[in-house]
Amino acid sequence: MSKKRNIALVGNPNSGKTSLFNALTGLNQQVGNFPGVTVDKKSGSCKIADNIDATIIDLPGTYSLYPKRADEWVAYNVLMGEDADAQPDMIILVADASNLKRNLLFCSQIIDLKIPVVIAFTMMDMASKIGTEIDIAGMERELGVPIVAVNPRNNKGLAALKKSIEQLTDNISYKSERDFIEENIANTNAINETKKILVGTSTYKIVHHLINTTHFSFTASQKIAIEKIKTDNNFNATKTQAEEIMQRYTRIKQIMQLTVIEDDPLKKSLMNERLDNIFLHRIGGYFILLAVLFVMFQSVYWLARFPMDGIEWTFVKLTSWVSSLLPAQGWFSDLCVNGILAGLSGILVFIPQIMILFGLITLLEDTGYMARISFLTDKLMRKVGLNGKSVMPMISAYACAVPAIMSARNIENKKERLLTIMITPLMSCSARLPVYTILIALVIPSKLYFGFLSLQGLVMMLLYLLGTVLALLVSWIMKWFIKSTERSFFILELPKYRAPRWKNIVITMVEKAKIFVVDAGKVIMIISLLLWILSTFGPAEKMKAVSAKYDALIVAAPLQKQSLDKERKTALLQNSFAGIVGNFIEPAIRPLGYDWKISIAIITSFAAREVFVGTMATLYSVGDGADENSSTLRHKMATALRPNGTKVYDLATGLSLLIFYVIAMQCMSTLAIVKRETKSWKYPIIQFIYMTALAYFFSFITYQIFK
Ligand SMILES: Nc1nc2c(ncn2[C@@H]2O[C@H](COP(=O)(O)OP(=O)(O)OP(=O)(O)O)[C@@H](O)[C@H]2O)c(=O)[nH]1
Ligand SMILES: [Mg+2]
Repeated sequence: MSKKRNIALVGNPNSGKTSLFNALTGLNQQVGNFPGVTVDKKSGSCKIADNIDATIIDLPGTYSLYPKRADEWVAYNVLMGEDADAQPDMIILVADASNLKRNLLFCSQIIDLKIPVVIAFTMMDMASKIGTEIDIAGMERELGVPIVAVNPRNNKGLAALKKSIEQLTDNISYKSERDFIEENIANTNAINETKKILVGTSTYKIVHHLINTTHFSFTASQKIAIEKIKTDNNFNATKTQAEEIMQRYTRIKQIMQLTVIEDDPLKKSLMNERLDNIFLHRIGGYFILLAVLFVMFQSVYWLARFPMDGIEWTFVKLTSWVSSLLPAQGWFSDLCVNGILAGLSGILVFIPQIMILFGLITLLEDTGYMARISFLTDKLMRKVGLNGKSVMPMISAYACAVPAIMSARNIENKKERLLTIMITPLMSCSARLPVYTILIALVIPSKLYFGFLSLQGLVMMLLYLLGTVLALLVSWIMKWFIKSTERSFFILELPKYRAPRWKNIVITMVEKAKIFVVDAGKVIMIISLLLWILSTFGPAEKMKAVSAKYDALIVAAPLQKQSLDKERKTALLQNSFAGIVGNFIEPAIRPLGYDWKISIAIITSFAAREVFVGTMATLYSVGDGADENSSTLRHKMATALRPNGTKVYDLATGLSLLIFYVIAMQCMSTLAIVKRETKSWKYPIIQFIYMTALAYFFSFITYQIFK
């Protein structure tokens, strides 16, 4: 019979838990050189030995067992056995060996909880670089728990770790004997009395029951009894906590003297300091930051050019090949070519840009530079009511707002976290990229300045900048409306600079592309197909009448058959269900310069922005003659005319539409995640209204100016 075990990975932020999780489970959870990358629990399975299967649970990092941030509470609940979905039988405690003192503090707390534990020392390579030598066997004796050195970046030590887990599994009742803290850390009487209520609980866990009483799921009578013990014995939570930390550090110091040889601290991480002197320089630091962001956006633009052209070309060829196979007329050919193929090419063509963007953001995070951006911008952020830590969510929102909003859990102050959540969707996410790209290509001339600076790339950057500046402005205004008495502070451990892991970056790029194609693709396909139906069919009588009218016209003037056929298609589209809906809404958005096709696109992209492209592809394919199947969507949009003969996509409409997509809240998933993170419908609703209103206002102004 094989045994089943639940193993939780815990440890300080940025100590390598997720790296180890990935190495053990073969999964690809996000890893980054930034404290607070993981903000929720994730599980995967791993074979420990022939007869032992384990479920491994990756958790957000915590500095100590005194949680302050939302993500720290996630780990706390699991460790305290308060999380019904994650009940670990044992713990792998991941500790950064190059940062021993602080990591050992947390280790000692976990050991005192008396859950079976194996310690995994990561970053041994970094430790030896700064001249730290650890006597692991000696440390094992002192701590009373098994320790294994691992390097999840190259899978070193995994076998030994599994062996250790196996031994612990055979002897699950194993517990280290000596506590790090003395019984006297709190009122001894209070502890003993509580132990009588919660029989079999470790002393240290009792301390937590006393400190966070309201947080635990006690029965009503237990709660009353514990509260009574606290008042009877004058229990003081703050004093207990301070005493605990002191006792622990005293023991840790002794242990380290016995088992660790540290190099002269002055020599420590000289390289790191040198780099920080450059990157965090009072003036130069900001120039470097601007340059980094500039290069990032420019590269998204021109690096992606070539693969995108390639994909577009392939689809043009594919479409004409498929149409040559299918019968020339009939709804099935139309559905294949204009519904499915058009929708598919609309999705796939953006893969290069999305991969490059995610890759570059991962690179920023992996090297440790992202944390420096937080540091550099803290002052500015504070002025508008945010925090240096808001930068990481904001920059990752350039890729996607959903994980970005979750990563705001890393922010301690409630008001700052809420503000960050409220403004994050204003940052231009990768779903806007397709819309930007296609509209820019339509209305901005492709000019190069100085031989390399593309005008289109510059406009793209301005759009990103507009979103960012608006985000800051909105936060500055909103901060007056959200009340808070909490003090704000900025504590972010600056991680050491590290060479990026290229494999990690490539994996992230591929994963994100996959998610984009599958998740977004599903929505795009469904909506494209639905739209195809709505724009092909209409009220039967009406459609018949239109067809009959053109039949008669063709009989009267057979020479003009071709142009009449084209006119018929347009008329049919106008009278289809989609046409009816579009024409109905058009008056509301005409002041922004949009026609009825665009109004349909705006409605469908309230589900998700990237649907815009699919919608356009469908509407323009359906409206066009079959002979134009082989041209690209961009071409079709460029040649689209209004009833009065002017171009639909002129500069004014193009810009107005771009601005609309920069600002409007068009993403169901984001609203859902905001509801989840703020635990209320109030904030997503406010967000939806303010963003849509702002979008309408700015697009209106833009159109009126450029008209
Ligand atoms: N040099 C070195 N780097 C490592 C080692 N283990 C992990 N890393 C790197 O450390 C960084 C942090 O790794 P993560 O796995 O994201 O850390 P985490 O503990 O999950 O962090 P949070 O989720 O933020 O709490 C990444 O850049 C890893 O590549 C190691 O043994 N040696
Ligand atoms: Mg992690």
